[in-house]
Amino acid sequence: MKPRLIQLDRADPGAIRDELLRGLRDDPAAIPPKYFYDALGARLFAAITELPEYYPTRTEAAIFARHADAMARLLPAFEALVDLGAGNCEKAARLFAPFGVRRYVAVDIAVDYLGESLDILRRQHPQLDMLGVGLDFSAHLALPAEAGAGPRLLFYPGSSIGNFTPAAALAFLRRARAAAQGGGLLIGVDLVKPVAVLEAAYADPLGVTAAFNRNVLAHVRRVAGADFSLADWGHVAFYNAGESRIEMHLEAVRDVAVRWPGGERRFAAGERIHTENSYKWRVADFAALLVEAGFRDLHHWTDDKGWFGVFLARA
Ligand code: AVI
Repeated sequence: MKPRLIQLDRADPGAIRDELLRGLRDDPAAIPPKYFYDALGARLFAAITELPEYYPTRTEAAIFARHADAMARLLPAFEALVDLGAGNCEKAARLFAPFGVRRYVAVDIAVDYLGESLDILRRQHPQLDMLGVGLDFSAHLALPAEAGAGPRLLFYPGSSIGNFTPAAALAFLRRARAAAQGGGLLIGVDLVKPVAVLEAAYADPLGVTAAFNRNVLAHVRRVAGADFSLADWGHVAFYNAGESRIEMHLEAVRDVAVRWPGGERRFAAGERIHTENSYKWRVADFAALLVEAGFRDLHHWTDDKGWFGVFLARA
């Protein structure tokens, strides 16, 4: 039997163009980081996770490998594991056995890509009830009735919460608590650490992160008709200690005019487009955020260096 697939939010091309052009006209100009993930961007991100400098993915995986059984003993009762930003579903699949998962709900922005991942999973876990949901969960978390009425364990790994401002993270966690229907949340969070380690993770010598950053312009060119030339833009990434975040920008290497149907913007050499924030949390501050969002019975695990944290909380 094929896994069921439901697409809830079909992005409207006009709204996407408006959002992007608004960001390009802003001062300073900005492009929302969700536009990194076109087909090539998703592959470049997968390559980033393999880089020696990009510690989050492997550090988080090691925490799960080491502590999954301890986590399983502390889990609230749940009927479905809801994987937010499921992608290839690999991270969640490693938890199926230790957590005794019976229903798996994979959520990502587009259901097309999920279909392939779930087909592969179905062969490995034929007993599992599976559902794929296409949903822009950064905007809302209203899951379809097919996801089930009972308590859910929401799974949000990879420190994607770090791409939200603290205020947006709080709003997201409140929505997650409601969506858990009395179950819980298991979430991966990147932690504050030495600046050199942080900056190397976002400015690797191979230039994969630079390619990932610049590729957003190719995506914007396609969907908003803005005539970016990628060679005009350099990758900039640095740690902003006051805001506790890595910032990524694209910097004009010369004076540049970017034109789109009905408008244009001139950038002076050195002017930047802000493309991403990646917040780094302290354990106590993230625990306080979870409590503020209404979660309780918190547990957390970190690696030996304290670089990454996995939090479990009851909704
Ligand atoms: C998806 N997100 C958690 C990544 C991060 O580390 O903020 C995206 C990324 N940007 C550059 N490298 C990785």
